[in-house]
Amino acid sequence: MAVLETIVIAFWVMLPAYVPNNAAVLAGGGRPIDGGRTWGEKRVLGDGKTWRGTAMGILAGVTLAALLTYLAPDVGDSLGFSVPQFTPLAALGLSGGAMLGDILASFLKRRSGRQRGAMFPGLDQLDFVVVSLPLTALLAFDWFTTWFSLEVLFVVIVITPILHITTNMIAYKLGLKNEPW
Ligand code: CTP
Ligand code: MG
Ligand code: K
Repeated sequence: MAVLETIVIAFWVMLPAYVPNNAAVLAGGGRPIDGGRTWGEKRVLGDGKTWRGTAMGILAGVTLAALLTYLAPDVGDSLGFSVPQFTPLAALGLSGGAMLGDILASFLKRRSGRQRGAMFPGLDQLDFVVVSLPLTALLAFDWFTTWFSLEVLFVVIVITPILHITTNMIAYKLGLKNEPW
C-alpha cells in the first residue's frame, strides 16, 4: 500500500473517533456523569465529564461517520483507491469508544490525585484510541480487520497525538478550552 494511501485511510477511518472529544468541548456542561459523587476523598470522574458532552460527542461522531459513508464512493473514485464506509456498529464503536476512553482516563486521573483539567501526558493524547479500537474490533470485527491493517494502525498511533495536540492548542487559543492539552 502506498504511503499516501495509508495516511489518508488512517485519517478517514479515525475521524469518527477524533471528533467526539472536540464536540464534547463545544457542547459540554450541565450534569456531571458521576453526579458529584466521590470515591474516598476524590471525585469519581469530576465535573469535566458530563452527560450532555458525552451524548453530543457520540452524536457528532456517528453523524460524521454517516456523512463520510455517503461521500466515500465519490472520494474513492477521485483518489483512485477505496476509502472506508462505516457500518452502524463501526461508527458506534469508534465514537462511543472515544468517549469511553476519555471517561476512563478521567477516572484514572482522579485516582492518581490529579484535579480536573490537570495534564497527564500520553494518556491525554491516546486515551480514546486505546478504547475505541478494541471496542470497534469487538462490535464489528470483519469491518475492523478490513480497514485496520498494521500499516494503518502504525500511522494512527503516530498521527493521533500530533492531531490531538494541534486541535487542543487551537481550541485553547480560541478560548474554547481551559488548558492547551
Ligand atoms: N466535556 C464534557 N463531557 C465529556 C468530555 C468533555 O462535557 N465526556 C467537556 C467539559 O466541559 C470539559 C471539556 O469538555 O471540561 C474538556 O474536556 P477534557 O479536557 O476531556 O476534560 P477536563 O475538563 O480536562 O477534565 P479531566 O481532567 O477529567 O480530563
Ligand atoms: Mg483536559
Ligand atoms: K481528555
